[in-house]
Amino acid sequence: MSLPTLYSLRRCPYAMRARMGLLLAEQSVMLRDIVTRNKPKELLEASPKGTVPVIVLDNGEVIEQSLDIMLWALSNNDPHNLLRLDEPLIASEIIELVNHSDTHFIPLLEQYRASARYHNDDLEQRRNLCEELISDLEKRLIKHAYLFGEMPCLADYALMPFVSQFSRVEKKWFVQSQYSGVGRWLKTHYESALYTRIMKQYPQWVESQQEFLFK
Ligand SMILES: N[C@@H](CCC(=O)N[C@@H](CS)C(=O)NCC(=O)O)C(=O)O
Repeated sequence: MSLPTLYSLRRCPYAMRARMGLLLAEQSVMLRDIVTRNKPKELLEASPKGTVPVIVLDNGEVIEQSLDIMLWALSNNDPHNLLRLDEPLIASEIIELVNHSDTHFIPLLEQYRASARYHNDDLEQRRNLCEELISDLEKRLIKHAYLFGEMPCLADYALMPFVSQFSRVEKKWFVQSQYSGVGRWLKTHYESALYTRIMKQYPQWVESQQEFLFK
């Protein structure tokens, strides 16, 4: 049985969370690093929508959403109890927070980032809209180390790359903001061995035809 193939992009927040989910589930994959301006035909054949991350399983099945990749891997093996399946109420709150972030926060974050990129006048207004979620996270993170208690769960990893993007739009503003809990939580992620592993650089598959064991 061959390992699943993961099409990945180093700095893509969706691909980052998928890689974290895979490592935390101890699911080995063969990683093919891509760049969006030169997508390999094998990726487009497997998933014509052309976004990453995408996983192609041994049986040909394709999983083409980052959250689905995390959930697939963790449903097979969840040694750190990231899904909290033994606490159904918490488990559903975790999924609810991730879904809320995906459907509400991420589009607002994209607008905020665009506003900064193009030096628009509505930067502060767009930042304020993002802060709805950030202040909710702060309330959680001043009470405990992670979003749902003293141990990380799916939401910590699923949200982290996007919250990290938020913190980098106006770095100085963020450092001076009231979000010290979020700042500390991000720092814990950045300093983790897991983060170092997911951010490792690989040669691009399309050029080298080299794929790498990611485990
Ligand atoms: N909903 C998708 C979104 C993935 C996504 O948008 N990835 C970006 C990179 S961060 C991408 O591949 N964009 C394609 C492009 O720019 O052509 C997921 O959760 O996996």
